[in-house]
Amino acid sequence: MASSRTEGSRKSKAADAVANRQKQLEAFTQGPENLLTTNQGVVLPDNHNSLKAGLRGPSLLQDFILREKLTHFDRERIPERVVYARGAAAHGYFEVTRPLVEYTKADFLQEVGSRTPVFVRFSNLLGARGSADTVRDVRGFAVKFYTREGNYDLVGNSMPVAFVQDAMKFPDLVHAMKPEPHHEMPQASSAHDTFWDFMSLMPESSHALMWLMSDRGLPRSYRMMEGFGVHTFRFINTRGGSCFVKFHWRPKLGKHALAWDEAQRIAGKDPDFLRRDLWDAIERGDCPEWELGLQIVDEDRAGKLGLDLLDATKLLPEELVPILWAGRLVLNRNPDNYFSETEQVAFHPGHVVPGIDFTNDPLLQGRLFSYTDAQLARLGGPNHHELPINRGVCPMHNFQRGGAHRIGIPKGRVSYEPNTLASGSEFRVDGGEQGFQSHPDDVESPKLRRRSPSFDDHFSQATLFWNSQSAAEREHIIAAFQYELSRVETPAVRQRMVDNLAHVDAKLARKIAEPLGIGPPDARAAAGQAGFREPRGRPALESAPSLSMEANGSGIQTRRVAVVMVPGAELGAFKVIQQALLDAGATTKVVAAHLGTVASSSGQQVPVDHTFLAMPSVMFDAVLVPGGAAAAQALLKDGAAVHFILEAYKHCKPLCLIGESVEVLRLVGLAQADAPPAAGVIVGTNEPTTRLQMAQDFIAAIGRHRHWSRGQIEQVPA
Ligand code: HDE
Repeated sequence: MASSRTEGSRKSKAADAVANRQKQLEAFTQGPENLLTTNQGVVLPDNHNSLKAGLRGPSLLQDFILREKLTHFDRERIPERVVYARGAAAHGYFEVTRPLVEYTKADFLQEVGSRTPVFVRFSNLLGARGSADTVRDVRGFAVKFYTREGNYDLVGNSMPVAFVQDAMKFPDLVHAMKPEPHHEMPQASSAHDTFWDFMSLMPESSHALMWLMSDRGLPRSYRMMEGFGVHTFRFINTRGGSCFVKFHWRPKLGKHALAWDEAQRIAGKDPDFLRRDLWDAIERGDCPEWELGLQIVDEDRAGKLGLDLLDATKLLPEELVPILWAGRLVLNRNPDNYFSETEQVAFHPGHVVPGIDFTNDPLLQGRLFSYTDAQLARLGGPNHHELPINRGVCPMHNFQRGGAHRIGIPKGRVSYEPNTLASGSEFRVDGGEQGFQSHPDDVESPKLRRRSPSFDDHFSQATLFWNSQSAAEREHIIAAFQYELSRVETPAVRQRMVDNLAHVDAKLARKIAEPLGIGPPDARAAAGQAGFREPRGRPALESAPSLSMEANGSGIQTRRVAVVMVPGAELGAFKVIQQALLDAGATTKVVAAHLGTVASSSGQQVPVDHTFLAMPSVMFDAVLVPGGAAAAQALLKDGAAVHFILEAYKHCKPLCLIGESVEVLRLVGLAQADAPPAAGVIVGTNEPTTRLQMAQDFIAAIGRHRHWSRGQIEQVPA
């Protein structure tokens, strides 16, 4: 009884923390009003006409209402983030499922069930604020925890490794990757000369490059994307004991990617694809969820892993150090205002709480400087911590004063320390046991502008990644390199890049080089280049299955299934399969040539959700086509419907073709009457006896996400 009371009070305390944060934000929200006023609260007489001298005369300078409206409008934009400019965010909470008392004293990680409010922003590293969501890119995964001990920001990525080892090279990387400075092209794409010129001279980038060229660069959804803290951090426990930690976010819906051709098409059809997907899921109540995982390494073991934990271009394979799952992140509320929240949120890897500390990773060290600096430039002053989205939930007090846009009103005459005037007795803070204690690392050493030799191994993990991919994933990597390098105008850059890749895998480099009009890859030539250090070290593992995304089954919750509806469709089997899909958590949408209704074989009017034109196949995860002889005839005559189905086939999506509708594949020679259907294609008759089996097979096929090994996709006209 007592324990259930404790449990109950713990749950209500956890819920309170999240509700209180929401209340704190609500104090700043404004609803729509019927009355318009100036910023000073003076009611507007008219919001259509400026003040003029006479009906057709010039406008008057004294029109303070017009002046205020225009000056505010002229200043509506702030500089976009120099990287990770395009983003989408949501509110939610983090809940502890496995307390971490033995590793860290961080208050928010101590108790099972304790909940901490969070704000999470996903973003594209490369693209500008107005670019498209689905371009090939690294995604940001930044989490702000509003803890009782202050805000903690875990500012991570969708890939576990960085492109460069030292902060000194980050501006060069970003300059090379962004549109070229003379003509600002190309937007949101790494497929251009400056990026590959830089990459070919930076062997340390090889590992991250492999991730970027893989399916990881094309997430199907933020909700189906992993997150990583990238750097190694430190945990400190109450006894002052320290261990190293690497952070992971694992999505509950599994990790999944788009097809490259599909991603490019979506960028045109719906540039907001990923942010819309996140927004819609939360609005529907399908709250996205991730597990927090930790790889904990004690200091003694750190030196024996065969890699340097301070090198952010390396990951720690979970096959070497297993992941401890410790909490869940749930996003359940969309922001009220994009600018006030998503744009003004200010993350910083240096926002830590007692129990979490940094390591000497030279990339992380640079970040510790850069984020405050970036926020000062972006948000226009030193008081951005007072913006509602950035405010902590615990009391905040110090003697920093003034600055642009100060919101708080500090009382009293004292703004210094030590003092006796504030409370009457002496108040001073110097070196106590309280508060944030930096880990007392020993740093006695000469000043050196050099890199540790333990950072010299640039290829073994790129090879590990390559070795760990499935056959289809490898094909995707080769195709991505070929595409990007074929956009590079300078043959010497293409050559240098494939020479470099020969250090990752000779066959990979050879394959990539084939259509590029250059010579065969020459690893020895690469080794002679500027910036190139000889590869060192051997991977501790030959391959790590956890690095592959294929066959990452995770159910079909929230998957979008298109129902291609043409006149005369027989609805018997279709209805059974549709119900089974809905029961398993998917959604179905009827797509047809026009809105309104389509008549079935029995004359039933089937309501249409979308047209082929407005909602092409790339907006769906799978396609279901009802059968019927008349319907099949109608289908084959409807180019848009045929294209819809064949495009889904080309993108390796699960298809369920009932009865005669399979004819659509035969049109282009994709299905032979006597041969088994291709991977992920479910065919069957309209007979009642086979309906349930078809439904089960289709659900299993959707659960596998994509059938990348499906043959003959190149036969499908683009
Ligand atoms: Fe960032 N990074 N970064 N970064 N970063 C920024 O901060 C920077 C790095 C990451 O949703 C900027 O407010 C430097 C690695 C994310 O608001 C800026 C270096 C990783 C976000 C900045 C790095 C990241 C940022 C841009 C090398 C993966 C978006 C404006 C030393 C772990 C956060 C701003 C959001 C944003 C600098 C390297 C992740 C300029 C100098 C490695 C997810 O301060």
